[in-house]
Amino acid sequence: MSALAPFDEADEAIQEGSALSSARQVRELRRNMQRFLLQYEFGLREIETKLSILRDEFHELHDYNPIEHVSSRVKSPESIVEKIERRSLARDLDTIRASITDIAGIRVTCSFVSDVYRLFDLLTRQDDVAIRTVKDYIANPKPNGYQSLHAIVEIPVFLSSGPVMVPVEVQFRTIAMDFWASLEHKIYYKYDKDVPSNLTADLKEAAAAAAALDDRMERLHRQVHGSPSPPTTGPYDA
Ligand code: 0O2
Repeated sequence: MSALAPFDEADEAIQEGSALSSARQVRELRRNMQRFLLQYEFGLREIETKLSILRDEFHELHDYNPIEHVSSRVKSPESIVEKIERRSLARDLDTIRASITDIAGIRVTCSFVSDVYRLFDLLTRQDDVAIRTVKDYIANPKPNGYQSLHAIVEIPVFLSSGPVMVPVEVQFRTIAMDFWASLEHKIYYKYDKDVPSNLTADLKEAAAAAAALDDRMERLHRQVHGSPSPPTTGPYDA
């Protein structure tokens, strides 16, 4: 078992009913969790820096910005615990590290679908970025209409104790896909994951309309700026 098994240790301490020991264990749990999550924070910073370099260089060379918006988050401890329970995983940090790959997450919102694949390509062909998995929900939308390109990448982070490989989930999508996903997310939680069928059908139609808008905007953009050289990947076929 991992030397860092804070959840179980804290549980045991609390069950033993030793207030002093339990307080110490909880402090220890918090410290271990903070250190654990810090690695993911560093992983995010590495990928964010790469994205901002790509954006600035692209702007300088082509006088055009393929990235509209970047947001990032480290999953909260509560949300990690919820996922552990949902998947019935062991509650130690080694299991969490191996099984939960979206603790560090970045969302890259692009203007056009071609920019989504271009950025994915430019990021993942860098020598220190390893692709772990890719899910192309643009080429193959989810049944509810959800579209985005998801990649779990690994990036080395150099700590004082040596390098660690940190997984980061990068979601690439267009503005229209982002608009749809944020509304769908709100509806999903408003109805506590049990969305009425008329809304489900409307959402699916809205997703198709968003895809048609993306297509149309890209064609308009090309009429004005010409066709960009094609990215080396995309749609992604694993
Ligand atoms: P948050 O707070 O955004 O992180 P899993 O990660 O195991 O739960 P799966 O299917 O293996 O799920 O991963 P997948 O398909 O790559 O999707 C993970 C993330 O993509 C979700 O994270 C959402 O951010 C987004 N996503 C996937 N499907 C949908 C969808 O149908 N609607 C919307 N709005 N977003 C979606 P989390 O963990 O749900 O939340």
